[in-house]
Amino acid sequence: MQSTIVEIETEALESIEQAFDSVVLEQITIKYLGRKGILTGFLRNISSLSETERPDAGKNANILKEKLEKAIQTRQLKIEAQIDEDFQGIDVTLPGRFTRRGSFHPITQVAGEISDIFLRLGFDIAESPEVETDYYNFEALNIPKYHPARDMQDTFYVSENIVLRTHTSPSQPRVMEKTKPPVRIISPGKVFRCDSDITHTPMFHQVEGLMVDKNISFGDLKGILTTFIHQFFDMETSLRFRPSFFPFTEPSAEVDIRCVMCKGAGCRICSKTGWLEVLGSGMVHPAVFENVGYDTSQYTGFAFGMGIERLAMLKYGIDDIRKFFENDIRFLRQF
Ligand code: 2NM
Repeated sequence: MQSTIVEIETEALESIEQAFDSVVLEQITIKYLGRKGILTGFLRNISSLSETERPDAGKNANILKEKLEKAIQTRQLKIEAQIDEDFQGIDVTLPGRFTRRGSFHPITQVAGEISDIFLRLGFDIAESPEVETDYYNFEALNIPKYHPARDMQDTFYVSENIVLRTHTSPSQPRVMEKTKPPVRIISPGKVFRCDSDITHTPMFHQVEGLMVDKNISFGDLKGILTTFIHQFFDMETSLRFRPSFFPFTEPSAEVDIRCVMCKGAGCRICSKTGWLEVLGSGMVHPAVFENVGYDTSQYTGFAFGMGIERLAMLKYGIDDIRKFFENDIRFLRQF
């Protein structure tokens, strides 16, 4: 019996000494001296001991009880003294300091705005790898070997048949291969081109879109892109479709909009032309459909691609694409 009292004493005193705040101390008090506490239980059981053991056990247990109460009180005073010391000279009634909240990068925000518009038009988002095979980046999109777009100058080669994607379109043959029409997808993301000057960075962002079904016409292309531009710039600006060439579309068109800065009067941004080139588009080339196993006698579709940096610059009047990549906090905070 004596050894149990000694054990309780050693253990209790040690944990009291280590209690670092009053909550922990309170838990220790309950553990040993509470209604169902260890020492309380011990005292309650004393009546079951033999006549010879009982007096000593009772006496020792009561001595320990007093000892623990005293130790707890001493510890509590120490904890309070420590708090007083910690708060020396600190006015806890002063208002707190605010930390600035971070925000999404402007490119992420604009990519989100573009995606939201197309999501409302019924498009889904399709993503694909940034490191891509030659097949999906070029071959499937009707960009044959020796086409100028495959030139070493433009493409970052990882190995002979692996590239950093030069556009986000590779997601589209990937989706078409495993989905029957109707297909309505957009693919936002990073693209890589071996090019760097005032208007080009080796990594930039694109959104490419694709819509395939029966009876999709150039009229659908014009309708979707016109709605998109009006919503994105929050302005009923005019669009101009100029004949162009892309290997993956036929016919192809580049889309200009009335300059959002000068409304067509002519300014520095539109080089006095009154028009801004904002995207490329066209009816998907039958060769692309054949590559993914679509029946070209049943289905037609349109596709388009745009640079996110360019759209962000026009929307927010930013004059240098490199601002997006310098990550100067004074620039980023404006968004
Ligand atoms: C552009 C311009 C025109 C395009 C075509 C396709 C696909 F996969 F359907 F063939 N995806 N994206 C496309 C068409 C992209 O970017 C300037």
